[in-house]
Order: sequence, then structure tokens, then C-alpha cells
Amino acid sequence: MRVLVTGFDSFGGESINPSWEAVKRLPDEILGAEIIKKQLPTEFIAGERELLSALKSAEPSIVICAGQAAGRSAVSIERVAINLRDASIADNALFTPVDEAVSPEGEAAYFVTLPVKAALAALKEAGIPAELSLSAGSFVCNDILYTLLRSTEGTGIAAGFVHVPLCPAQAEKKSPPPPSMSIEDMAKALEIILTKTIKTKETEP
Ligand code: PCA
Repeated sequence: MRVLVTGFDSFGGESINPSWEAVKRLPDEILGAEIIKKQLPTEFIAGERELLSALKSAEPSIVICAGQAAGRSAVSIERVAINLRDASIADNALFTPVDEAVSPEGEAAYFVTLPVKAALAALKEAGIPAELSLSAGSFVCNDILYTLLRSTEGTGIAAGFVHVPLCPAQAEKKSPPPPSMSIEDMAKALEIILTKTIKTKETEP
């Protein structure tokens, strides 16, 4: 079994993106499944293109994308992506789409196909602050999740998105400091979500 896990590069004036820092720390194998790690650019157009090309070359059974969400205090397992691009800052290609569709032919929304409740329960059991989220926003993360769910719809691939808080090094530079979480805990959270998803996939008929 192959698993694709992505994180983003830094954006919005930050010098790191904790989502990629956490993805980088994941083991290369979990329960015998190969973990393929890929950094995506925080760009609507290139991010989508690189995701689709990684899906094609990795042919994964599971895909989890991760991104930074400043202000959130817990690991957020997203449940839905919406067909909307509405950026309040420019992406890394200086593109700022407002009130545009991700895909004019696509559905209004797609649901994540991960076992979100089981993953949440596993995170809570491990003592990691975690929550389910009904909005991945309307910037690049939602766009990538929408593209992922649209392109994997009906394939049996389990696909979803996890937002992580800022890490302490980012939070301490802001006043007042927003909530933060260590990159080690974020990596542990991703590993727990992946483990739960791999186990669920293995028991599927
Ligand atoms: N977070 C942004 C895009 C890249 C990232 O890490 C978002 O939440 O849309």
C-alpha cells in the first residue's frame, strides 16, 4: 500500500510552514505501507498541478494533505471542501482570486473520505488536542482539498486534509501570541491519523 502525504511551503511572510515540517518527520513506512512525502507550493495553480502529478506518479490508496491554520488551537481534521476561491492575501505566485470557482464544472462541495471520527478518537486517546472542522477556508488549502476530492471521487482512495496550528517559534513572534503546538506533536498526530486510516483500509472488503 502506498500513502501520499503533503505539506505546504511557507507563505504570508512566515519563514517555515509547520505542516511541511511535520510531514518531513513522518517515518517512511507505517504498518507496512510506504509513506510518500511531497511539499506543495502555496499557490492555487501550481499547487493543484503538483498535487495531480503526485497522485498520478504515486498511485496511492490514501492521501492526506496538511496545511497551517494560524489561530487554530488544535489539530483540525477537515470534513468538507467547497467550490470557492476567495483569498484575502496573495498566494506565493501573487494570485488573489476573489469569489471564483475552484472548478466551474465541479460540485458545490465534496466530503472527505477518511474515517474522520475514528481518527479524532485516536488523537484524543493519545492526548493530542484535536477537533473536526467544517471549513478548510477559501484559500489554497481548501482549493487543494477540493481538487483532491474531486479527482479521487469514486476511486476508493481515502482522501482528506488536516490543518495544524502555528508552531511555538512562529507564535512567539506575534503579539498577542496565537495558540501553537510543537512540530513533534503535529507529526505524532499525522502518524496516528495515518495509522487509523491504513488499518481501516486493510479491513475493507
Ligand atoms: N495554509 C493555507 C495554505 C497553505 C497553508 O499551509 C490555507 O489554510 O489555505
